Amino acid sequence: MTLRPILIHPDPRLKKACPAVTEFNDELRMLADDMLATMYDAPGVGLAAPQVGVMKRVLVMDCMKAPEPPRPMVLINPQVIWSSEDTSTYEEGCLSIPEQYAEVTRPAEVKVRWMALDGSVHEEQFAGLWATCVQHEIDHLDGKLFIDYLGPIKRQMITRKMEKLKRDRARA
Ligand code: K1U
Ligand code: ZN
Repeated sequence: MTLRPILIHPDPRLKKACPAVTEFNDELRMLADDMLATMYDAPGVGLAAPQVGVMKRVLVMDCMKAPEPPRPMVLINPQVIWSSEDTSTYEEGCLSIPEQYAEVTRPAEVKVRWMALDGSVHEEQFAGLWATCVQHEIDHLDGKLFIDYLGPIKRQMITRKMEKLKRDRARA
C-alpha cells in the first residue's frame, strides 16, 4: 500500500472527465487500496481517482462517524440513477482545495449504481453526509469541483489562494 500525493487545484487533470473502467485487474485493486489509505491518512471522507492523477472512474469513501466501525467503500463507474427533489446544504471541503470551505446545495438523497472491484453491480440509496460525499466525488470524475457551484468572485479568490499555496510549497 502506498500513499499517493493529492493534486492541488488548479491542475488540468482536475478539470477533465474520466473514462469508464473496463479492466478489473490487480492494478485497479492496488489503486483502490492506495486511495483508501491516502483518504484515511489525509484525513478525508472521500477521494476520487483524478485527485491522485489517475484518470479512471473510481472513488472511495467512508463517512462513518466514530464510534461506529469504519465502512470503506470502493465505487467503480458510479452513476446517480435517482435524486430526491428535496435538497440539503452542507459546508463542503476538498482535499484538492485545502482549508477552503463553502456551502453547496445538492439533492438530499441519491440512489447510486456502481461496480465493485470484482465487477459485481450494486445499488444503494445514500442520505446525509454520504449523499453529499458521493455527489462531490462523482463530480470529480466529471471534472467538476465544489467551487464550480460558487459565484465567480469567490471561486477566483479561492483559486488565487491555491496558486499561492502551490508556489509556497514549491519553494519550501
Ligand atoms: O473529495 C475530496 O476532496 C474529499 C472531501 C470529501 C467531502 C467532504 C465534505 C463534503 C463533501 C465531500 C473530504 O473528505 S474533505 C475533509 C473532510 O470533510 C473531513 C475530514 C476529516 C473528518 C471529517 C471530514
Ligand atoms: Zn474534493
